[in-house]
Amino acid sequence: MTRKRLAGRVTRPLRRIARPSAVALALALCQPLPAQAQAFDPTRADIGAFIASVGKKHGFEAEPLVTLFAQVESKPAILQAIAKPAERTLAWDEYRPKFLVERRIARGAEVHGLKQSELEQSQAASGVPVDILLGIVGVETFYGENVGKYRVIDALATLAFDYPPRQAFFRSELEQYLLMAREEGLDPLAPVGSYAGAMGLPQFMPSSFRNFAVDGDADGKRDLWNDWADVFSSVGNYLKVHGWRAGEPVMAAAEAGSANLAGLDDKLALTETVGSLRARGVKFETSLPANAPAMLVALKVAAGTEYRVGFTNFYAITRYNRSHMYASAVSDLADAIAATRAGLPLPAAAGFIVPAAPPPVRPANGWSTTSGGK
Ligand SMILES: [Ca+2]
Repeated sequence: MTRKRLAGRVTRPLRRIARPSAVALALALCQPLPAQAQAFDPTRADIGAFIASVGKKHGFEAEPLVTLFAQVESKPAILQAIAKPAERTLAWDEYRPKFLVERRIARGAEVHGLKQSELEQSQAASGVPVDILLGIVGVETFYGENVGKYRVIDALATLAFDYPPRQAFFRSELEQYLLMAREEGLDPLAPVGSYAGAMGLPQFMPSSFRNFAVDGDADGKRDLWNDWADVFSSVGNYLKVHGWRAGEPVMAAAEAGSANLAGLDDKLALTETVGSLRARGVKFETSLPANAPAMLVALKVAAGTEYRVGFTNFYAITRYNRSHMYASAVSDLADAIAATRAGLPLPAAAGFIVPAAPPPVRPANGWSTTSGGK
């Protein structure tokens, strides 16, 4: 999937990696890249300063952190992944089929059957429908099949100390991660995640974990790797905090071929209303009132543009990942899972569902993931 920009907000979204500027990239590439993973040297000045800083701010003792960082590795593969030249931006009709595949839809319906009580409890607490919760986790990690292969601390430290263009952000996330590990009683060397440090089935960054993760089953731990009640409750809470409105739609198909689109841009903001879009000549159906916030969503496809109207709940999904296409894919996957669960044909908009590919061989313990220090 395309990489998104990192927003420097406190409610930092989840897996947003800034595409480096040409200058930043050149700077980064000036750093000699070791061919193999190397343990960090905790006596390095910048690491020493970081240890002193978090010690002063949060009361961490220096010696355990020195011992910890001596076991953390700088991974060239992580630097290569983040500095990879920008991929061509996918069109919507290239992006959508990556997620709207039969196996992902079927798996979503299957997970619903297996984790129905966790899903329904999360829906009751957050107001976010079970199919949207499944849509997010399905797009993020294929329900846990792709949670990432790096130790989170290796990913964060590599980018915090060996990738100058994003060092401020990743030092902040590393600080959040140390706090998270202390609060949760986790061995900081154990959790695994993406090359950018996004964690667990819903791919929360450490700051999001600390701010929004929820102990859904009240067992005293927030476990986004193994505990499905925690996973779904945390996704629901994230969306609720970012404005989800229970019972309201996400988006509607629209016709805008003859509409007045002057002054509209592709910013992810609810700058219009149901009424103002209709006044422009955008045609769509919704039960929401004329004063309901809305935005026109223009999705580029080979044959032109597919228009939709996004409402407040569409905007909430874009707080999880700032992309029109991401939020549209989550919405479509949720609709497809809901239809499958109801035994209905897939929604008409799902005109290009990709047929099932042979499933990968699952580990013997099924599809649950582990947080072991792999
Ligand atoms: Ca729990």
